Amino acid sequence: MKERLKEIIKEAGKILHEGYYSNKDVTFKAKKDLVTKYDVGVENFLKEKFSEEFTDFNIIAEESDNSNIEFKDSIIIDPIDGTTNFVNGVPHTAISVGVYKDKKPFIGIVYNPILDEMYEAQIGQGAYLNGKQIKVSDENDFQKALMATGFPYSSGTNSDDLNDVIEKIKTILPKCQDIRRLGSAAIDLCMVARGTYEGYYEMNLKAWDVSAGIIILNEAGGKVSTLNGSDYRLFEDKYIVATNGYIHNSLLELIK
Ligand code: LIP
Repeated sequence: MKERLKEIIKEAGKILHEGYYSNKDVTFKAKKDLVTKYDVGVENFLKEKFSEEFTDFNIIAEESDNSNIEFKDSIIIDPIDGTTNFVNGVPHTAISVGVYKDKKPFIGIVYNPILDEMYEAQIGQGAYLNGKQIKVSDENDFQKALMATGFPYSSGTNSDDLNDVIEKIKTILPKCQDIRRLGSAAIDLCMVARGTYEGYYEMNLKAWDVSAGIIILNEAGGKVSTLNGSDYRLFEDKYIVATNGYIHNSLLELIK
């Protein structure tokens, strides 16, 4: 299944790639939350192919806004993760596809067609970037850890969420090497998986932002939890904390 998924996702990547270099009609789903005809185009392409070929799975997808359908044997699609990057010409933008069987992780694929970077993982088989196996970093000194985070769309309207973002940065920044904000949760998780970042955290993400990245990171030897250290549950938990494993407790201590 993974090989066929990759072929289809590569094909869909051409739509994203073309859109990245074209004029985009941008509309706003909410104050900071953008959508373009390319998000819809990539999603429709993937949904059509997946529903023809993988009939045992239902499809949960960002732009279809159908996260109320049963999560069980599901393919979870984010057609363009990092839409703000896509719209503004920042090359960190990706198609994210996570496959779950009976709610359990099975296959994760994150494809950035601008940089032509294909991250993939199947449970028990390791994680790969463009065919080469990737592993998390072995840095265990928090002071040397490069961290990443994201700013939830809700920080534009909800002052509690904005304060939470600021407080966590105030706490972490003096204690780590630095903090990045790349603008795609799917890629952020892969950046931890490939050993570039030691850790990443963010609130209010949706299942499609992280469904694939979680599988890739776990297969690269990383750790994913919620703020209190328990397993992160798609569709349920507010906070995701994802690290190389070595700095996990140090990060949780600082932000919980
Ligand atoms: C976005 C993320 C981004 C995060 C935003 C949003 P979208 O997804 O991946 O990193 O900070 O809150 O969820 O809307 O581009 O698919």
